[in-house]
Amino acid sequence: MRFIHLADIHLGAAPDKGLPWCARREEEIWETFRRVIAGIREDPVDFLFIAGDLFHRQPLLGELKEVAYLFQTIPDTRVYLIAGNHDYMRKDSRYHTFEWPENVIFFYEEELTCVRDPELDVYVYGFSYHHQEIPENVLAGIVPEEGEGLHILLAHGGDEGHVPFNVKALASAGFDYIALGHIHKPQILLRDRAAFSGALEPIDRNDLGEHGYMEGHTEDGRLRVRFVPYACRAYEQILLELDENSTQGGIEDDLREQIKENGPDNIYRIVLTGNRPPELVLIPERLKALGNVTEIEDASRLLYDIEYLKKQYGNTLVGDYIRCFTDRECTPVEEKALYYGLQALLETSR
Ligand SMILES: [Mn+2]
Repeated sequence: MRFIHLADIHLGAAPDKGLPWCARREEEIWETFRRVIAGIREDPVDFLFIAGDLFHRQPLLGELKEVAYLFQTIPDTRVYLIAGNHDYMRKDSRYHTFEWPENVIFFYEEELTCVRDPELDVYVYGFSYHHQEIPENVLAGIVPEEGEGLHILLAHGGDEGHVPFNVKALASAGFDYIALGHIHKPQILLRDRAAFSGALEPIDRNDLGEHGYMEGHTEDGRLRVRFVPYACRAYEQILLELDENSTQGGIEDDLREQIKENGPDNIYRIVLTGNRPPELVLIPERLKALGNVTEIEDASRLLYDIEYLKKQYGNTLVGDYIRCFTDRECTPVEEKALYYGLQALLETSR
């Protein structure tokens, strides 16, 4: 028995509104999903579990038809599907009346339902969101039904407003595998027993790192589950450490090198750290032009030439302030206070 566990595909999402690659990202999210289906067509699995948020919002009829068509192209795979909080079954949701191909099993109820697979001894449990939030842990106390075979639970949630379940308690209920959705970071919570597949493609700039799906198969009667990276790009963070010798040109070369090393297709958040010399006037636009950069955060500290400032500002407020610290040994906290205070004083006096 083999399966693929997906969640949080968020078809229809267009991340990074206003940035040049936004439209392309919307298409890539669809494309990666099509690629998963094409992979199954080449090498069929018994089950495709989709643990919620297949769509980013209420699905349009055309979108449902596209997805149904794709499912039709993998007739040897049974697709088990639940609605999450993003594509929840609102009263007027297309999900209520849409007719799926024969190999698709959609969980319509908000109450946990068990479906026994017609061909293998596998029991699949799931429920769909009818509301944007489910603040109660509706999974507390549930147990699998009697019956020889594998018992697999699909569930979407895991934070305060969305079924705040306890994974350990869930796992001890006796399910063989718990296919989770909602949290976008892929994570195996209990080895071979419970996992968030994570979003198939990262959906916003906070979805850092690798994305893909979980693949499961039985080996000598035991279930094995592993993460498969599959997304076409990742959001990453680049740290640029500044010091007294930093220049615009040097920083640009450093960034260019790091983007090349980490993959030019990836999307980056740049964080400036270390000590920034006051004479350095950084032009952030030039850094942004070197790759797919969403934002530049300046977490660097201004590096002042204390002796020079003390002389220059003599008996003014700034001079007095510096002397408060330099007349004796400074603790690290005092040193910080000196720099932060100077920054505040010098920037307001400018
Ligand atoms: Mn969700």
